Amino acid sequence: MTRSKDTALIMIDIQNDFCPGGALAVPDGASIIERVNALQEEYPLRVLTQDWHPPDHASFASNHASAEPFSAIEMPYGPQVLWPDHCVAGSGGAHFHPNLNTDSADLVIRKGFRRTIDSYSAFFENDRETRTGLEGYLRERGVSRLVLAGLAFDYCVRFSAVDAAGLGFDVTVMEAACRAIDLGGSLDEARADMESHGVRIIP
Ligand code: VGL
Ligand code: ZN
Repeated sequence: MTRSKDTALIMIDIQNDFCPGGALAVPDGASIIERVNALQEEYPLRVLTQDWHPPDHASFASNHASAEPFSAIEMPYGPQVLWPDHCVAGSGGAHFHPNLNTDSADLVIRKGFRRTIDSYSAFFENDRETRTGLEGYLRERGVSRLVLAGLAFDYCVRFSAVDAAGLGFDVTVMEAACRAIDLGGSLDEARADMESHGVRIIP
């Protein structure tokens, strides 16, 4: 494993609501945590991301009349999946999983806190314009390579990886340290999208 000075480990959304028992549980989600904790020893800079929504967030099916979770709607910025309420700011479901080592993180970046815009990517919200600030932080820290792990492989990991590659970072996704939601073919689509954008996927 490269212990490169200019590499950052980005740990995506390893929160209670994405783990078994959570509101938007990713199958087998908690099983990655041991591996993610071990990966932290390999990289000098570590970033945690945290999905962090207000209760009236527009990505929640419950905030749309007669909408079912996992259906899709058209938002001003394009299609948006409607999710069960999850990762409500400050709630237990939004907290990091208790087994995740959070003590060694350099930065925690929160996303999805604007009521009208969802944010899968750790760099750009779903309007593809609003920035989270992560790029600026990484550039100021002299980072050029990223290693990604976390939840969910086919949503937040995918969009973060593709955006990072588009911003010019060298991007590797550790698939064994990720788990997927796999909604309507999203897993295969994610793999193809990442590969076509030059993201390296390590099985
Ligand atoms: C995520 C759906 C909604 C993720 C976040 O972390 O992959 N997916 N919010
Ligand atoms: Zn979310």
